[in-house]
Amino acid sequence: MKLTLAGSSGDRYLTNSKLGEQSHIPLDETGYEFSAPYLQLEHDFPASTSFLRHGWNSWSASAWWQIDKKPWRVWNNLERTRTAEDAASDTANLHRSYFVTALSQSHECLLIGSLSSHTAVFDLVENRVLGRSLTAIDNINLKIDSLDNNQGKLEVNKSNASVEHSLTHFFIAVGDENTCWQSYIRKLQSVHTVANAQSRKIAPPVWCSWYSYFEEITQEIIRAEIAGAKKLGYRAIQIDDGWEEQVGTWRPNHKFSDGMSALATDIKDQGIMPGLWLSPFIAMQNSEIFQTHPEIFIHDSDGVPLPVGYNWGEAYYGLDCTHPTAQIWLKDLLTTVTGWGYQYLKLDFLYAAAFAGQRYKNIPRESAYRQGIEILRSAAPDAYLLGSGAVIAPSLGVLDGIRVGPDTAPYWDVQERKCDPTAPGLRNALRSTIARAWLRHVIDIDPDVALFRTRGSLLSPDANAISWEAARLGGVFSCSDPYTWLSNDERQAVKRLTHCVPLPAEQIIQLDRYRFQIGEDIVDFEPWINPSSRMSDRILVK
Ligand code: 9PG
Repeated sequence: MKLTLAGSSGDRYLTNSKLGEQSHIPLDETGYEFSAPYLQLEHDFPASTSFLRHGWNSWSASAWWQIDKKPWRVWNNLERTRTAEDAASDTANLHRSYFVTALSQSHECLLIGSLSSHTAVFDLVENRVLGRSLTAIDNINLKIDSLDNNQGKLEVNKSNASVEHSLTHFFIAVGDENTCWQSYIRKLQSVHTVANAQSRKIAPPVWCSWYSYFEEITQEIIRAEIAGAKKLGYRAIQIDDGWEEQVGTWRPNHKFSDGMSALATDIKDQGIMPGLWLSPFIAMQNSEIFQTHPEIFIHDSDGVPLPVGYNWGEAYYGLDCTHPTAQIWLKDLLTTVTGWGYQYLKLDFLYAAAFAGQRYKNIPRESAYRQGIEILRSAAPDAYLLGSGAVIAPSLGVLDGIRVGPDTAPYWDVQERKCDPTAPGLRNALRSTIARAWLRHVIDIDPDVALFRTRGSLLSPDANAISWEAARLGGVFSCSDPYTWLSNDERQAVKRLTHCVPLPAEQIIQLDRYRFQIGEDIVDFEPWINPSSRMSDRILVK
């Protein structure tokens, strides 16, 4: 649909250039919705307009940005692009936003979003916004070859322009920024939360092993944290990466020789929910599943599996969730880990199932992703499912919570990585979280762990405190600080949080772009996101 935004502020309407005068559609903050294969909207916002760049997956760069700056995305780091952006549709040449965008200038906002269960892609080109499904972009634009160090070939199958994603359910609103978002949220709620209304879980405050012990965890370390976690009021202990034999071989390694059931029982015996990290949609080359069933991984046109990212020092591969063998394997995996007693699952690197490539069934890649997460959901109906590295739009209505930013760290920022807004650090995590705070009313959002410790940290006490506010805002409160690392005051601060979270979503009220009422408190994130004072107070790593 080709539309033009006309009229002046307060009296706006859309015209369809093809249909002329007959198609005057009055437009305001309550919004207008329609289904179409594409949208081209001509607008009159100036080049200095600020706009929301919303990224594809949990880690993707997301922020309010300026049209007259270079696109907000991972810059010049192809390995990271593969994981943190959508490598197939990533472009340096224009401002590209996924799922939703908004332009805002002089108290008037134009919000253009999608209500579909697949990602819509919005390009800002001069005075136009172009919107279409990711599937439509795939069919015209595949440049993965140039990204692929392993020379994997990928061909675009024109017949992939499947009926399934040929229409996108668009939403457009114009007017006061906050009111436009509220209308969009209400529409998203009506479309997406109905699907999981019955199974909606409450996120337990969780101690997570990653941001203190990383992969050096052992069963002894986890056991030693149980008593402290109980004292501090945590309701779950989530064992992160480091327990498994290999990514893809989801059996305990030698550091967990008592087995995962025994450890879960010890946690449960203290009245705490056992939680576990796993990445069901990826596998390393030496993993058992990749060695025995290479055919169930996303591949090129010659059947050669495609690397979908690099971590742990090597490439990893993405599961083809349309393959019957992969589907059985996924179901068995979730049945096994819940059978061990784990009911809080951090499901990581999920984007891999939506990576561009050939699959057993020729369906849009986000439909394959959706099938995958639906299998996880039905195999673990009672578990709290937290998606990380998850594709945002197709996860709504299926997962319970979703990571909305890159990894945090016990420092504010690292100067040499300023061209990578997805690099670990509190600044990057906070910026994405705040840009996506509106999602809180559709799904629990995880800003990544809050930090309380001063031991082993380069964060100031006020930077720690702003991470607590992000946790109260998002609804998923996790923390990795070991009990013994904390001072008495820090322990009290943890306790205050474990006792008040999660706040019901109704108690989170967005007042403007960076200011929120969180419970009884008014919290302004703007001084952190757009500081007017010296940065050297915060950038402690250079
Ligand atoms: C365990 C970790 C933690 C962490 C997750 C995830 O873009 N990247 O290359 C990228 C790599 C690792 C990563 C995130 C992004 O960390 O977010 O909380 O669970 O895995 O390995």
